[in-house]
Amino acid sequence: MIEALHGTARAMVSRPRGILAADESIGTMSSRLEKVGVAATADNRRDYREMLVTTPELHEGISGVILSDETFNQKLSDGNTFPLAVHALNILPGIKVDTGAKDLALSPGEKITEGLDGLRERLRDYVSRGARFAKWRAVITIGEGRPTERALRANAHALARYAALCQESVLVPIVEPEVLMDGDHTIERCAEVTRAALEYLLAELDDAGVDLAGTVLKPNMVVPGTTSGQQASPEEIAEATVTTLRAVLPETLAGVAFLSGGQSPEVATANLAAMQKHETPWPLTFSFGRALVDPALKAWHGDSALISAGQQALAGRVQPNSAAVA
Ligand code: 5MM
Repeated sequence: MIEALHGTARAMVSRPRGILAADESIGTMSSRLEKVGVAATADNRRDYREMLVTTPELHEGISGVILSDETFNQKLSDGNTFPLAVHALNILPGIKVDTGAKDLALSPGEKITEGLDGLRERLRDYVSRGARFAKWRAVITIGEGRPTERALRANAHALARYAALCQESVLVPIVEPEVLMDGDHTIERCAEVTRAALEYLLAELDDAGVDLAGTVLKPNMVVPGTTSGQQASPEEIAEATVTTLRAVLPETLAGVAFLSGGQSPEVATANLAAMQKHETPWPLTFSFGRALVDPALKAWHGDSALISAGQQALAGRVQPNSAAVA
């Protein structure tokens, strides 16, 4: 059981591959489809995800795909379910199991991610239908008086309870404590908050008995806030990010797979490439959503005659990220 967890975790972060985050909730996916003129129907969400996962040779740069509950239960046009189809394509199927970030009581402007009720049973069901790993995202905001210790502790505790339940079911947990880029904070403030969020998380994972060699961390890169006016080069971002990670993460962690957080595809790739110049005890790879799929969504925009164009656009983002971590 432990060996299976470790082997899956290692495979998820094995060079030159990263993870495709295609687990947008129904609400997020619907608004992204509508933005490119596609009706927000379950069939269109399915067609879009089918276009992504059937991209030729996707497995060369992608080790795993994170699916949402809706997609996990849908079938491709050949009749296979998404998890089984992804598995047949030599890619590990994963499942987002949180039920979203809700307002944290008595903490204006802060969020707590929900989804622990009934999670053990849901995980067992996902495993029986092919899931090999799971994902839970916590959202941390930077602002006046934020984040509070309450928000950091509550989100870290929920992530740790989720991760322990995953490992009990032999699913590798991706733990994602995302410090948002929104705000006018400096890169130094982002580093401070990212470090605090990771310290709370590592303490809670330890308390919960979570095995780090069977865990993948999905953090934000350390960057200036989007309205700060501060510019940082990929080298500065890589230096700040790796310094922060090294200060907190034990060497036993299976690996780090960054989120893109709203950075443009090219910037996210340049930052990821700059990280590789630093020596770290864990592989540093990608688990991007928007930075991988946005060009594909625009190229396809719901036209069945443009499936190949969408797939080429996805391959055009997977390739440089894969090259960056090779
Ligand atoms: C793909 O989007 C994921 C699900 O988001 P919602 O539940 O809010 O719809 C999201 O967790 C994503 O995996 C991470 O934010 C990383 O994606 P980006 O676009 O930041 O790389």
